[in-house]
Amino acid sequence: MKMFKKILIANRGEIAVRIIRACREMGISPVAVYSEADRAALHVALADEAVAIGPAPAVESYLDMDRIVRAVRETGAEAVHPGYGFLAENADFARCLEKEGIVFIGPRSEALELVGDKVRARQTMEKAGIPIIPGMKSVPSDAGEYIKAARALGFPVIVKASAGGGGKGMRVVTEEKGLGPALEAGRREAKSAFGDESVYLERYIEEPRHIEFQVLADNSGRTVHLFERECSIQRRHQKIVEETPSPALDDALRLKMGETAVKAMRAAGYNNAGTVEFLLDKDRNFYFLEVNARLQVEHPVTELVTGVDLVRRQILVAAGEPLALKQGDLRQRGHAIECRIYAEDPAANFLPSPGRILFLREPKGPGLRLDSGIYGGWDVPIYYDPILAKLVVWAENRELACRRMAAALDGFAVLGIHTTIDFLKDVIRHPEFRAGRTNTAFIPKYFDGWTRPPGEEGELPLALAAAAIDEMGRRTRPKGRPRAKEETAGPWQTLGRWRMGGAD
Ligand code: MV4
Repeated sequence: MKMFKKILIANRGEIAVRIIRACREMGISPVAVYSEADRAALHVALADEAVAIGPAPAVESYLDMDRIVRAVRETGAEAVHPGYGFLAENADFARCLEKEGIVFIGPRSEALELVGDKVRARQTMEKAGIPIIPGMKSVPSDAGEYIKAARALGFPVIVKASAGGGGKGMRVVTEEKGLGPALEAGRREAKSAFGDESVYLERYIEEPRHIEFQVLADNSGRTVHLFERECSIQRRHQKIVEETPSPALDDALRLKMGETAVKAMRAAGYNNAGTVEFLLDKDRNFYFLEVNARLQVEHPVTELVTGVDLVRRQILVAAGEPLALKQGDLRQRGHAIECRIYAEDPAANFLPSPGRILFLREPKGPGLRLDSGIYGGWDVPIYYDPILAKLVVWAENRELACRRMAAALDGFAVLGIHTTIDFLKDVIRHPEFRAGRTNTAFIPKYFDGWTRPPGEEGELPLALAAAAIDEMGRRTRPKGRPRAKEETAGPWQTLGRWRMGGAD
């Protein structure tokens, strides 16, 4: 099989950096694309070539298929890695590349289309004998069908968008008189988010765990799973902490869910890397929820525990290589946890917090991995998903991994903007989290209205900044970009310019 010489990465930030690294290790030349807001971004500095693709708003750059195809042509790249978000699950984009003879590093467009339609995916899974959440099997043409279905299912029910995912268009309905308004609201939201107002009903599962299985499949149907990720720690459908193995599974349930995940992907004709999401209810029943047809943000925990480089495998199977992994050889070793570091203020309803990173101290040590898209002195733009970095730890068991994560978060300082670091410290130290009692209600239940512990605003980062002051001059700076004033000045010179959290 001929391996690609050049891959264009149609993404930005930490995931673009992650993919660039995989390309380098494989002897493939990585090509970056960037918007006007990302000229000085880390992924641009790390790639071999970088192509400007337009103005800051994503619709005019990272979401613009024509501009990306033009950049592929211009640079002679043979394949495109879409990362996650942006065009990653866009069947039109995959089809467009297929037509142009460019390899899309992801599933074929037909599989993308199938799993992107939730109602079609449910039908496919039911036919394949996979447990789906009780609910409607199609979008009804007659409005009276909804009330009939809701009565048959029993309240509470949940309204879901057929084109949906990520919680958009979802409404929980606890009694009959709420159904009409919920359907209307769900339709309106689905229409504006997906351009498709189709909604359907499912029985509502209360306080489920969200457990997903990583799957890899080659172009000839060889399919394996790489076990689960527990993703129940979420806020408004944004995951915050992920881990593997899940504290909720034993070997028997894991085996059954893993086999079901493989069966689901085979039924969908799926190739490349993907994830099968399940809900696990209080009685430990599991139900197929949806397929995420992309590399996921939380893929590193799987990599640390299985030893498999998922991005490398994606590239290999996209190049037509047979999958060289056998299910029976795959094992989970130890425990991994990921914390997502966002440029958001958790004390102010997670408001985005763009701006200049005046000081950055990243934790290091045994068992730590930091997938980061930032550097000290960089201006975090306001235009995109505010993820800055993912802190991932591996340790022999869950308790040791929690301790390692807590210590690593304590060693992480970002000054100049608000981040989720302090919030994550409290999540990791929470007794319910420590006990592994996590479900999707965890954050709303224990962390609603969270504020920074009084008196602690910024003391720790200040101390760390002082301790690391000699590192200030040694930070990396993208090639060809002049050194900004703030990069040579220590934190004490810039002290007057930042406001500590809570004081503003
Ligand atoms: C559900 C559910 C309970 N019952 N479906 C949220 C995102 C979307 N992909 C599916 N979601 C849910 N579907 C039924 N029938 C609860 C959720 C849900 C959820 C799911 C996974 C992770 C976090 C969540 C938070 C709230 C609700």
